[in-house]
Amino acid sequence: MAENAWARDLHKAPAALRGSSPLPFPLPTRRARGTSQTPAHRIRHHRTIFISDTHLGTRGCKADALADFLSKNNCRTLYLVGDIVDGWRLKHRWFWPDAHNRVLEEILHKIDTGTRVIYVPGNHDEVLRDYCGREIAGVELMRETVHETADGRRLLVLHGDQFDGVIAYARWLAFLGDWAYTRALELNEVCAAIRKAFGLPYWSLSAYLKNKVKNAVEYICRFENAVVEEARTRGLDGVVCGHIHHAAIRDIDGVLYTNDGDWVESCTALTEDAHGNLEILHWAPSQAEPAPAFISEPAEGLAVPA
Ligand SMILES: [Mn+2]
Repeated sequence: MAENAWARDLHKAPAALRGSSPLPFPLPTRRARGTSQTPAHRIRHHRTIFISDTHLGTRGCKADALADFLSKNNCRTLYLVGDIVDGWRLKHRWFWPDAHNRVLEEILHKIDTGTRVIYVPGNHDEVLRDYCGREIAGVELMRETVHETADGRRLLVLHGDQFDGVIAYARWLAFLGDWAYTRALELNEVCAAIRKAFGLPYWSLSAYLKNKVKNAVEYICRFENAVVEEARTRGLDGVVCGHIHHAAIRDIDGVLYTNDGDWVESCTALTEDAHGNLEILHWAPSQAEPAPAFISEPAEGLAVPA
């Protein structure tokens, strides 16, 4: 795997960060910070929390929000559903600010206080797939696993990049959404005027983008169907995945599809309560005072511009 080469570049990291960990990222000093700073009454308890696509090691990672979320939400089991550390990006440039360490500290603090942490690596942290079946620093590494909810449903937990081979679309466009499409329509007017002034034939930027967005929506549909089909084939009740950065809870022909979203754009987690109810939490740390900030809502499908 060519991507694994980044692990060999660890010597570029500051010596203090490297330590002797077999993990391709530094382990922080234990209990340096952590949830001890959060008053007990501000902590919300869940049976299970699923997060993925945090992309630690990249500028896009909303590490402050993530550390805040972890410090105010406890659970019996925490699933890290892949692309937690972005080895692809770290390979090119070492980027590890303090906030990213705080995230690791919060996770380690959870382990210290009795949370079971299961890490299912994704494609951006696929180097860790070589360690699946092992337990490192209290974190259980698994290629994939089955989670049983409190009400007895069995859910396949995997990152989801395994299904990229059969579905190749410009998925990043899916996340532009309606807002960008509206702006594109406006931009299209300007674009058309400029082209006309230069005597160029009309070319529709909005039509181009609309086609791309439709492709992206199609990509998401195909992805969801492929993942659900895998769960169905194995006789499971549903699936928990990440990868496409699009949180969702949806019943697809009798199989439950859930996606825990990401922490580079939407700051979402999938949670399970004591009764097995699943929901998507959108974490908004700016609203965290004085009460814990939760905006819970059922996942929605992406609006397709007509
Ligand atoms: Mn991924």
